[in-house]
Amino acid sequence: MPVHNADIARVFEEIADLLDIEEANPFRVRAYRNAARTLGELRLDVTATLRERGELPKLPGIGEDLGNKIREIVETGTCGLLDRLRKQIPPAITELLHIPGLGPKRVKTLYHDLGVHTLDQLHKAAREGRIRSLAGFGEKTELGILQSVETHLARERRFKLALAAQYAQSLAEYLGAAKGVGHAVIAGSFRRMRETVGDIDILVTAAAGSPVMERFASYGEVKEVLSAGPTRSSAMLACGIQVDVRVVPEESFGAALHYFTGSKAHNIAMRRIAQERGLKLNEYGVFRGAKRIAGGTEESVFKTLGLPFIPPELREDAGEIEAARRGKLPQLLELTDLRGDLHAHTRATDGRHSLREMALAARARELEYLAITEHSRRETMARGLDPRRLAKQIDEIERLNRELDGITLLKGIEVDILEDGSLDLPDSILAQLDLVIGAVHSNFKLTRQRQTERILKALDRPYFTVLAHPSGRLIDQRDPYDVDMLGVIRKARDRGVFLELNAHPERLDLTDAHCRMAKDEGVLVSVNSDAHSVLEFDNLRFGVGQARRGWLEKGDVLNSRALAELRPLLDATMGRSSGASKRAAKAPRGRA
Ligand code: DGT
Ligand code: CA
Ligand code: CA
Repeated sequence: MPVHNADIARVFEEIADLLDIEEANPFRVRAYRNAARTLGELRLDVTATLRERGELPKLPGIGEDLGNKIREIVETGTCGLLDRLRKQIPPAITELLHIPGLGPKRVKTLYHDLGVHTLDQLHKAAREGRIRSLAGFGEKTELGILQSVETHLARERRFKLALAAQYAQSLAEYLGAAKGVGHAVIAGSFRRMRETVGDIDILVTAAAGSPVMERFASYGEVKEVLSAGPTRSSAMLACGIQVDVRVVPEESFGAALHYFTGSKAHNIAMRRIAQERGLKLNEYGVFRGAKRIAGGTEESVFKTLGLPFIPPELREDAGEIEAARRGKLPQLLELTDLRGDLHAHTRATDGRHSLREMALAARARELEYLAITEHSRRETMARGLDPRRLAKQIDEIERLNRELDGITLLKGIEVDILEDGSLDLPDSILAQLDLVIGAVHSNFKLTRQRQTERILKALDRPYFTVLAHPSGRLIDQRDPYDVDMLGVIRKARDRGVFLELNAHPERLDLTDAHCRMAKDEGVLVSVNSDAHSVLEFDNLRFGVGQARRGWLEKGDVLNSRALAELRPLLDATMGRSSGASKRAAKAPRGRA
């Protein structure tokens, strides 16, 4: 059975959770979490590397002990430490950690005092009012838990795109190697680059379906075949993701790809257009009467309906068909359009690589500039910078810039926006930087009015360039804070500052809808990796996917500018006048 990076990461996450509940040394817990994160983001296949070279690749934060554990997992499929921990604590308990408001300490109390270790038991205990009397809880906490559990139980299980990618791509390749296969491609919400997917859909072309489906059923990762037939099969993978495979003949490839890419709403709208033209559209082709007139390629399907090709990311029945009809489809952003990255961390705070390593990695990706934006002092867990350490980093950046060719480091900070809307470092320090990224990292629960006022006030500070991860949500973990996003976007426009689209797979923040809103209001978006290691520049591709879902074009994106064009835009946000800034800024649209 092939062990994917994500499988190893899952083992490490679970170990970290269980150690956390056991109140083990926090540094030890963190080491496992960091290793899980590294593995989760790694492009390189650890199992394959180990097989080929006989040794593990050198990975940041993974020393001998963790290295040996990885080896053990690859070789045996399990880990002795995890097995031991699971004997001490029921493993289902880690699910409780995902309930907002429940940390390891409370989970431990629930387990020891009430014997609660599953979500159902937690639900029951909360309903029966047995939680309020526990030490460290109370009636209000109990009510909060009850509500969280109910939302959690009602939520459909979805998987983050980056996680699904690890399984989908290798499975598609595996099916592609079956006998007689033409295409084997991923369709569904994955191809539309939705931030989460409900399942993975794979479309295969072959004259005969059975050999493909037999190969699918024998895939090492398949835990259970849910249904099997020569043209359609479904199976559950060991990691809990369901996969649907469809086989069609080659001449139906385009029509089937269009159909299984969806969305359903887009398909229905397309079918209506076909009907208006006296045609029939289904997954086998476009038909006039019994005669197939198109379907080999997606382009042929669109063309027969009088439309240009609509990129998958736009297919949500959100105006794309109308835009296509009028020849007004956006020329969507491409990964190669990004000229730099305006949000990254180093080992000086909670990153894992040095300034130099980050600079070289950005250069290797042909980025022209990289802004170093460490946390500010308020973020004590991340060892945020105070003025003295920031001054030292500024010196180091200037030294590296003199030394390195082909990459320019920009001096930045990811400064905390405090509860009253002030920033966590004095203006005299911020003034020395090339750009200031402001971020909310605390007080998520303010009322809508106070949260909005707080952020608007921050955008009014004299040194402020980009609002980082503007909604604060973590996908499936933390809801966005309550804020008037349109108000924030309009303030950004009036102030000439920018919004981030944070590309980290857990954030993807701005959302697609807010990207569109920013575009309509004429506010440029910065697609940033928020890289904490050299590996995390890979995440930019998910940010670009989200930007495309938000209809963003190259011109809508701040960091698609070459450095010479970017400088005046940054300078204008830092109170430095520059003749070029007015010309380079984009005229607002949508409002007078
Ligand atoms: P997901 O899996 O929830 O993230 O979303 P999708 O879009 O991947 O949905 P899924 O897996 O249920 O189906 C894949 C595609 O198949 C979907 O995007 C459009 C097409 N499809 C599925 N059911 C229907 C249907 O009842 N009518 C039409 N027109 N298309 C459908
Ligand atoms: Ca799907
Ligand atoms: Ca499906």
